[in-house]
Amino acid sequence: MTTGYLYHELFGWHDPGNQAGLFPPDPRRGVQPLRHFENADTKRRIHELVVVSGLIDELVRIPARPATQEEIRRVHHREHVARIRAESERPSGGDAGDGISPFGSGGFEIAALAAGAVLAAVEAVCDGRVDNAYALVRPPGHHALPANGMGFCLFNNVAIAVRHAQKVLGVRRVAVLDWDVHHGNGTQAVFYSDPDVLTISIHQDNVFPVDSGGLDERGAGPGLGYALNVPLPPGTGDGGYRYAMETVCLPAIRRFRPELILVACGFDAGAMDPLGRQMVTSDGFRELTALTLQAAAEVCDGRVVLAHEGGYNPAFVPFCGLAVLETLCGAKTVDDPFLPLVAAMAGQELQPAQREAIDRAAQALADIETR
Ligand code: 9RB
Ligand code: ZN
Repeated sequence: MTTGYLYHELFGWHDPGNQAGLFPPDPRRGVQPLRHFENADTKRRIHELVVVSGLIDELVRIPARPATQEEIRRVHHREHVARIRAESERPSGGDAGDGISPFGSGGFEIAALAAGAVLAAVEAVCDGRVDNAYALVRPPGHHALPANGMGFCLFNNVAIAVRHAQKVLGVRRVAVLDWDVHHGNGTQAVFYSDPDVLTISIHQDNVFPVDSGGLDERGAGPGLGYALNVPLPPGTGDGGYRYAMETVCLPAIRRFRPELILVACGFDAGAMDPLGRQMVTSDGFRELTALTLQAAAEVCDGRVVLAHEGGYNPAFVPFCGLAVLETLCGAKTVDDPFLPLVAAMAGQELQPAQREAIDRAAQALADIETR
């Protein structure tokens, strides 16, 4: 299997500032400066592990290019793009739209490059240069709405790539599978009324955004049935994620028969993440990837593009990223030193409450028309 890989050093230069995780420093409120949760560490360290492990030699390096404003505007309102651009010109930078997603001066160019990298990955997979691809981008995208950014996301990288595949590359039906621990609300919103784009989000129930990603969110109008949510209880591990894939995500993809699968690939469902309370191991991420490849082989010639989203433990995430990339290209390099520790955690296997939650989500499958 040939796997495209996209990373650019500029992704590490996106600057969310010295937030104490989420909150702006303010000594009067007792908030000491620190680093924003969405700093460069996890992403930069995935890339460096890919190089140091030698996996880079098994991958096809594809250059990123900036998305044009026209490409970004296929998803985002002109005013949003103009505002991000204008704030990016200021020496102090700006905010994506919710007050917790700051970016530094020049942030527009980096966000356009992140969106463009996912576009370039989709182009490479669709023209057959590679079988599948991973775009290790930053800033992330899955919370960004047409009119504003949120949750550390400026532009919706995956949604922009979907529209590009449809408008330019002759693809019609696309499935987006989002296994970031947070709800992929932005992507869902963009395609909510569109029966040609199936959005599936598997996330920890009601974490971020709050009151988003429930079972009742199923799409609207002609798109009814083509938004699928799998909210999972906290503490879900490899067994629960496998069951969710086998019971909901894969059957949905098989019914929908997309021509291309995009994965919003976050690692914040990982067992050591500060922003999630799930327990997925690097072997769990390996399996999510293998199952996705299996379904893709059945329905769309294996065409899968993964776009990086969240994941905030800088020590652990690189081994999860490596596991996904190894699975995509069929190579094996170094072992994950955390694996014995996190795989032994009690509750890695499917728990009754998880089964019930997943079985409830599976009831929505019937609304996806079999192609
Ligand atoms: C709320 C606040 C957040 C925002 C974003 C994330 C993670 C995003 C991610 C987690 C918590 C603040 C709702 C601050 O990784 N996506 O994939 N919390 N944001 N104040 N309030 C009221
Ligand atoms: Zn996330």
